[in-house]
Amino acid sequence: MTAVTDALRRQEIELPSWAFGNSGTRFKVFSQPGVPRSPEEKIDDAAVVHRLTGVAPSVALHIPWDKVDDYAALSAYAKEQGVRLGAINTNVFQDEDYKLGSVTNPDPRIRRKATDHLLEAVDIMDQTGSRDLKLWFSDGTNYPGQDDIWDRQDRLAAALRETYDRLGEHQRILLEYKLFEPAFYTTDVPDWGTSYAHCLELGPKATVCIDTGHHAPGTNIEFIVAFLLRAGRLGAFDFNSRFYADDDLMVGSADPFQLFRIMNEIVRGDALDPANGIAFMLDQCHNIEAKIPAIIRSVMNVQEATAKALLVDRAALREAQQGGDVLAANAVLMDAYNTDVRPLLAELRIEQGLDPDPIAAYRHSGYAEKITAERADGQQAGWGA
Ligand code: AOS
Ligand code: ZN
Ligand code: ZN
Repeated sequence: MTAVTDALRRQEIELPSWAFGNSGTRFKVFSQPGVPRSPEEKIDDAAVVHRLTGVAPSVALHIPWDKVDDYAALSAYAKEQGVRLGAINTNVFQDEDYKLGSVTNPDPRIRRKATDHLLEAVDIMDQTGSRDLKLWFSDGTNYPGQDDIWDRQDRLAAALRETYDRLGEHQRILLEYKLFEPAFYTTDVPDWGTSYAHCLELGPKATVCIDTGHHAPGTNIEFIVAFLLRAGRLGAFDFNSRFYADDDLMVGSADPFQLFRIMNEIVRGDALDPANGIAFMLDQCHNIEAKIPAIIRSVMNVQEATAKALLVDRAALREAQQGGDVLAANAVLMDAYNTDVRPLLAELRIEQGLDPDPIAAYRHSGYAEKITAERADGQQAGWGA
């Protein structure tokens, strides 16, 4: 059991700055009281989540949503609050110029502008000390014949190469894929295979980011996890839940069993420890629920799935698998999944000097009332207007 609790103690989950801002759908962005007005206030909120859960020590930034004059100062500010700055997310999807694409745009001027933004993000990483550059491209086409699929791949490869060559020794590219949206006919990085192929071409510092909401219904995500881990090219997760498309709901809310199956492959691949380089990030928006407790809930959902994955009796599983005992092998996994790990996690929190119930602790902390009183006109997360 100490191996399980030790692993849980070392677990790290990265929070997205944008999850703390107002968000919505194309139909309506709802405002909530007390949402952050600046990158510093997003960091303040993330630090509260870390203080209550003990496992969320870093915050991902999104540029330009989190643009500041002095990133080294922002990094120092984060440190003072007890957290650090994590992945730098780029934004080449919110500009009139990008209507026909960013790095894959047929116009070389627009491709230059988009690639320059990616390079600027690496400059920011130099100042924040961030390891990861997260790239998600909204690029694609809406109609057959609209643009040449082959040429767009060449343009993408050229921009990635230039960005890759700008990386420092300890910096990485996380290349995220997404089946569709906003493009509805072709997407230039639609799936893990496309991302993986570009990463292979680029070199060892390019890895795939799996956003759990970016697949066709029914896709076996844990297979992708196993494949990429085995190939040494899994870099990160953007965790969230989906029922229909890219819903960005709380991770583990739609399908906790899927989250368990994903974490089971992580444990199988010995990839949970932060030293092994996989970034476990959330990429969510909380449109109708209170944001900070929803993020705490999400962190706890990941912890619960992880604890269950750690409880899988690996020796018994291996024995059943090698003996061809299908039912016994399945039973080993289901026994772990059906274990109530909440008492174990509550115990662990008490050992760490935390409240065993982080959501109740948040409600009693008075923080929600404090930010509601202090912050007028909180910011929109950045999209969805
Ligand atoms: C978009 O669908 C992706 O999930 C990206 O990770 C994006 O940068 C993030 O969701 C913020 O909009
Ligand atoms: Zn994402
Ligand atoms: Zn997404």
